[in-house]
Amino acid sequence: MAYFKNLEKPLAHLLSLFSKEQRWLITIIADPDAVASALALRRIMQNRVKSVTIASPTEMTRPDNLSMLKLLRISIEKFTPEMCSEYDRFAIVDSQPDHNPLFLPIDYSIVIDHHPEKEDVQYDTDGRFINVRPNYGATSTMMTEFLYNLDINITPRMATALQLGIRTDTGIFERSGSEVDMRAYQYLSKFANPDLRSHILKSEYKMSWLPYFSMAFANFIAISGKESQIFTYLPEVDNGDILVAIADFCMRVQEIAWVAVAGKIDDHITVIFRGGALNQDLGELATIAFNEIGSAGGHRNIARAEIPIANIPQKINIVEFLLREIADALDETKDTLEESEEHDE
Ligand SMILES: [Mn+2]
Repeated sequence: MAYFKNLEKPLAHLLSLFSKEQRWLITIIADPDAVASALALRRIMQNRVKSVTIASPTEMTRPDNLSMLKLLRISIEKFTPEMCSEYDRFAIVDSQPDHNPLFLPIDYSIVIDHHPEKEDVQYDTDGRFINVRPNYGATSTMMTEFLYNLDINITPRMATALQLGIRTDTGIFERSGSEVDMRAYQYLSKFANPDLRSHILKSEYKMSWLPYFSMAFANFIAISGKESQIFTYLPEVDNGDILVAIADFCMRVQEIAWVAVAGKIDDHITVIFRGGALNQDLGELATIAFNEIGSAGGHRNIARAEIPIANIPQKINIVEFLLREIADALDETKDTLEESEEHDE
């Protein structure tokens, strides 16, 4: 039985666009799905064109994504509008020309994407290969179908990259993705390197973050005296990624039900809330605690608040202030929680 649908006709069209003297540029907005899809397209072009370069105007910064680039030996160039003069043909994957103003002036011969098209966009399909499939969870799934149909040998590195693309975009099939994405993932498992994959997925932290972890642990405070509700504060931190990493880490500690990790970033305080399976709505808690003096919101188990330092009363200890706001909000949500529980009975 065939794994995927037959794409003979569209792929014949795709291959007809290539010739030996062309220098191709594939532009992406770098994320695991885009990177893997670009690799797959470059593999299809291999030996059919003169050269293929992959470029992105943005860089990936998450440690696991950096680990993907390093371990799978992927190099992505920095996209600049000036570089376009060095290429004859252009392709865009996992994105569309109107997704970035830098891409708008480029005359693309190939557009392969799974994001929905904007209603007012009409592509000039004349001779071009335009393949947009919003019902696919990842462009990596589309590319897996292409490789399968073209009978191209999938290397362990390519398979691992495509699996990471599908995982990221579908949230491991929990957030989105359909049967075809699962089938592609399963098919790729035959070729992927599970050790590489798990090494990349485990690369969650950077060495430079570790001192912040020790500081965060040393500053643990039980909110309203309860050990299952932890608050911690970092007096100076470079970016919010570190706070998120610490908060996510705390949720792996059995005794912790939810956590609020606060840190001073430039001229504001960021508070990251994380919870698990419990009755406390952290989005509501963050909103009640901080929306009046900053911006706050989120979902039941994931929330965030940003408070300009200027809005925090002077001569007050920041830790005490944040703790009091959270504890007060907690009392308020408890009242509504109890009311609704009474109502349930
Ligand atoms: Mn994607």
